[in-house]
Amino acid sequence: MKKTSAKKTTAFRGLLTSGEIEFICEAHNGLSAKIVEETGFKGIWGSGLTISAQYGVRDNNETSWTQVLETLEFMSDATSVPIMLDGDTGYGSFNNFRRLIHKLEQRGVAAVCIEDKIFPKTNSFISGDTQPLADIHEFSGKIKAGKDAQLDDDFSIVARVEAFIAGWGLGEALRRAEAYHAAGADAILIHSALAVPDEVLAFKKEWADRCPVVIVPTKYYATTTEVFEDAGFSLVIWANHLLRASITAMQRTAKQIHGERNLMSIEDNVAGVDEVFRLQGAQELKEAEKRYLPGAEQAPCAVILAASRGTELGELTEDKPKVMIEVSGKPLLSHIAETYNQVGIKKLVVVRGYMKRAVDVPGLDYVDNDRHDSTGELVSLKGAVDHLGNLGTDMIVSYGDVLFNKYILYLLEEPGEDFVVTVDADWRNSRNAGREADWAVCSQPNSRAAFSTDVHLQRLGDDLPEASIHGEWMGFLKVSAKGFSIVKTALDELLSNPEQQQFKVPDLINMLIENGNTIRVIYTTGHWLDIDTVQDLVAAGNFNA
Ligand code: SPV
Ligand code: MG
Repeated sequence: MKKTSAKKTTAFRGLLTSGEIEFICEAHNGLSAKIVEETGFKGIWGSGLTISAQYGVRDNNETSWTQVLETLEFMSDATSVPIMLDGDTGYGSFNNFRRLIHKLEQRGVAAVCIEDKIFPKTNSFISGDTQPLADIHEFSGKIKAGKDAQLDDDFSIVARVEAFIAGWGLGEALRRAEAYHAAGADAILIHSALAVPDEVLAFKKEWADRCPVVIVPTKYYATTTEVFEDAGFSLVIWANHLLRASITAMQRTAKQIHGERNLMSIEDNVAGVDEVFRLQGAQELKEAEKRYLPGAEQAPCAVILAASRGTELGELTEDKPKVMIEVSGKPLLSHIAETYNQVGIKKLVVVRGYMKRAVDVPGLDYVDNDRHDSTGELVSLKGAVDHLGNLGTDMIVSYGDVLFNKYILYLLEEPGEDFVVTVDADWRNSRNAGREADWAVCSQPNSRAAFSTDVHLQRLGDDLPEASIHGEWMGFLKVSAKGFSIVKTALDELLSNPEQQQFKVPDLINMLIENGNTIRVIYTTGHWLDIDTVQDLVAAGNFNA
């Protein structure tokens, strides 16, 4: 998955020959391999014990070698550090081993370790001293065949000497190591089941530096690393500890859930699902979808500003904000959400403030403006924008007290510009009725000509001279993915001034215009209803979204 510059085989060879002690850690699937890499290990041990254990079978070649390969492929795809496979006895004769080498190279595995025992092998810690060893010549031939088969010169074959495990002495261990080294092994793994490092230290003393020596201190775990370092070992394998750690964690968690029959004490002690998604690389897919999946990029989201009380409605908003007042049997917010849903806009972020606990329509994202008493719409909008993070889609900003027909959303979606607003050309009725509104001055009035040219907004305001007005802003602002970052910067700038905490969306729009951004105007008439008064609420009952 990741692109790396150095070849994994070369990187592994570097670990064997760095002249310093190096460490690799066990993994048994893609997830644990990824954890090993991101912890900082420079390599991974594809342990036979733990790969078979995670399948729930014994370390006796009960998994087929192709099943092991498949697991390795996931591990290799998930990581960029080299993997050395614990290849047991090579899964058969020299001929099977040759084929294994090809397959490992094809899957990006950097090295394999084979042990001088008989197929099907048994784990070295299960009655090791009763286990027969391979014929020294047959095993040397296997190593030779493997070295001849590898296509990449840097692929490593490590020969594992099981003489101590099988109850033989130092002489047999050295005799075997010598033969395997002569056959072309790149390193010797000297294994021991003692609780002290005496055997491996004795071996290393005699072996000196004929080739790199690898150890697996599972049983002599109490030895300090300085001892291995002083002895000159090249590579230490922590061979099975992630699997063992997961067994402990799984047993404890399963027992707790089973006993308590609820999840209350579990949640804080297990990785969150977000951590699972992160390890799986969910973010990369999200970004790729934006690049390659047209539909994914186009699905906009909407922000619904609903933090204020709506004092004009008196006692109706004593225990809930305006957005939760019921019209035709359901809250305004539900009507608004349904209209968005009708055009496929599912991601709706509602900014709550006044009586926030009363705002609880299910299925929506909520952001709270807890300073709603002393701040205005832009502080709320900033909360929503921060919540959305790096949005790669269009965003529509609207109000919790404006009902509208889905037609408005189609109008907003149509132009490709970074900023689009809808303006009601039939503004005189509102004006004559003495309503408070945000009036719009545009590059030209609504007319046949305006239909075929792009009209732009020049200013919004609630106190503009009548002669300059071309329409009433309906409370909608569509922002493109590019416009989103412009809005972010503008919000930061506006709100950095303590005097501007009460600013509203029209203040933002005016600032965008002043900064040279073009705000496209789409003229329409009707199809929306601003709910300010009890009469508006009555009208809302007849509003057909
Ligand atoms: C493994 O991890 O499968 C090994 C090392 O072979 S050991 O289990 O210590 O033999
Ligand atoms: Mg093994």
